[in-house]
Amino acid sequence: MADNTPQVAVIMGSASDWATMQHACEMLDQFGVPYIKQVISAHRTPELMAEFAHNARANGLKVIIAGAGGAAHLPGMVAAQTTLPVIGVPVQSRALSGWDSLLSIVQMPGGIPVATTAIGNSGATNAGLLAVSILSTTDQALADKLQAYRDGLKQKVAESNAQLV
Ligand code: RP5
Repeated sequence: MADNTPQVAVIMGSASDWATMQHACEMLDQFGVPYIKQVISAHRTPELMAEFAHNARANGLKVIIAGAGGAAHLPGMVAAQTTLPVIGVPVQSRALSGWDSLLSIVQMPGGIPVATTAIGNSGATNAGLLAVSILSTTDQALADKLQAYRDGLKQKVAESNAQLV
């Protein structure tokens, strides 16, 4: 990817979400996708959230990954204010182990989609991969890298089988 304009935004409701959301960034790093990362809270900084969402497409972003925990309104409220694809990551909450986050994010009313991943680190990893996958529809080099990544996973299974002695 020659152009260094950020293609993806990784936003999160609190700095406490970073331990989870860094896994999305690791995937974007691995695939060489330029991105921005930022704390934007639906509850504490609603004006910033609205400004970010309204300007996201004009700023050149193609995909938004939004992680939040608890009453996790960030992905849905961002999706309400942009037509870019929004991937929601339910962060594992202390009180309810992320069930609250998952249900807050996944149960969007028809018309405003949020592609919701699994709770926690796996969800963040997959959010990064899903963003890469979306970008790969118009980027053959990225599609080739994604295929190589999948081939690597297949190879690891073969290697793990060889160790079952
Ligand atoms: C949400 O509240 C954040 O997404 C975070 O997961 C949760 C707790 O935030 P902190 O109290 O750690 O800042 O808004």
